[in-house]
This record gives sequence, structure tokens and C-alpha cells, in this order.
Amino acid sequence: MKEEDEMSNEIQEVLVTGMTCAHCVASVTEELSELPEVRGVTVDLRVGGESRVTIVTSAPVGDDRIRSAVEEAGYAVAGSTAE
Ligand SMILES: [Cu+2]
Repeated sequence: MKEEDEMSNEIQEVLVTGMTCAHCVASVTEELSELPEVRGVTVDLRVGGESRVTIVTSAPVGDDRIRSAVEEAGYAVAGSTAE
């Protein structure tokens, strides 16, 4: 995870299915990190379930762009946990 200043960041979370190991985590992290607003990605891997992906951004990123990045990596977004 990149160094970050929590004060100026937005936190977005999505639930991703299909992830099974560290390679999956690396793929999703890499694709999401390519979005210019993304400063950091944390994945709480749940094999066989919905892995919670926490994305720290400098500005809000649309759900469609997050979904595209996750699908680019080869996985699916099951939902977002936005309150
Ligand atoms: Cu994997």
C-alpha cells in the first residue's frame, strides 16, 4: 500500500467475488491502482466468498470505473458497501 495522508482521502469499498489467492489480490490491486485517483488498495480476501476491497482515493471514483477495473482483472463486483 502506498504512503498516504488519510485526512484528504476518500475511502470506497466494494465486494469482489472470484478471488482465491494472493495472485488474485495482486491482479485486482494492480488494475485498481491504474486509476489516477487511487492511492491505495487493501483486500480482505475471503476465498469462496465476497472479498472486501477497500480503495483509498484522492477523489470519488464512479462505481462503473471501479467495476471495469475489477472486471479487467478477471473478477466480478458483487456490490458496494457505500453507506
Ligand atoms: Cu488467485
